[in-house]
Amino acid sequence: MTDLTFTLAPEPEDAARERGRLLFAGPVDFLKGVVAMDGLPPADRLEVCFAGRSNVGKSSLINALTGRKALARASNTPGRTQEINYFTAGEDHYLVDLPGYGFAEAPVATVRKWQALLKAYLSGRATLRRAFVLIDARHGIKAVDEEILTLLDRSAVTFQVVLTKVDKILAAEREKVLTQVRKALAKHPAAYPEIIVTSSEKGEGIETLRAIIATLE
Ligand SMILES: Nc1nc2c(ncn2[C@@H]2O[C@H](COP(=O)(O)OP(=O)(O)OP(=O)(O)O)[C@@H](O)[C@H]2O)c(=O)[nH]1
Ligand SMILES: [Mg+2]
Repeated sequence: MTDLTFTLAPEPEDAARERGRLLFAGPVDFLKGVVAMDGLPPADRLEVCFAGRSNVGKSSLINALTGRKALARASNTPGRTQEINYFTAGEDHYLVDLPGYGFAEAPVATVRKWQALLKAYLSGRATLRRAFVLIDARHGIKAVDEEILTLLDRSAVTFQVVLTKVDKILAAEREKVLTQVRKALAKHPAAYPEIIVTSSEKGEGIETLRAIIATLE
């Protein structure tokens, strides 16, 4: 347990906002899709990843960050992102779009394979500086998320919760889901003490997230 209160990530200062803008206005390119740990690119730069249940909006968030509609594939079909997709942002950042977890309708063997890869990646990537764990604002933190959060605790990978799809809920529901998320996070020592509230659709929180990524060291 911790005493942290899990505030909302503040609006970035002008300098941080500008660094975020510059990072994502520059070249962001798909590098490769990885299906096994030995396919990971060299661990030679700062890396952040986007993890979350199938359909939570990981690929859409990467597209919103980069201002490009179809850089990371986004779809209505859960389980669409089946590989660890690496993107380069400028010279010194990797952005990593992970396969979604908690998707029950794919063949069992396939799901097992993705989950094993996801877990190996989240616990074994030395240059992974922060994991952004996406949580659907309509649903809050579920049992299947808890599994990943616990893995991140054990692996000592700092993770930060990003609430997604806030355009789909009313203001009053925000407070409810935030209360649930704060309560769940209090049990996780690896949780970063600020929550980012986003909508890839409307752009809310995107500049804040850009600034956070660009100012990680
Ligand atoms: N209204 C709204 N819809 C969103 C938002 N973000 C994502 N979506 C929709 O949610 C669906 C899933 O989005 P994806 O970005 O493909 O989700 P994902 O987490 O990458 O899914 P997997 O790759 O299957 O794990 C798509 O239909 C998106 O258009 C958002 O901020 N607002
Ligand atoms: Mg995806």
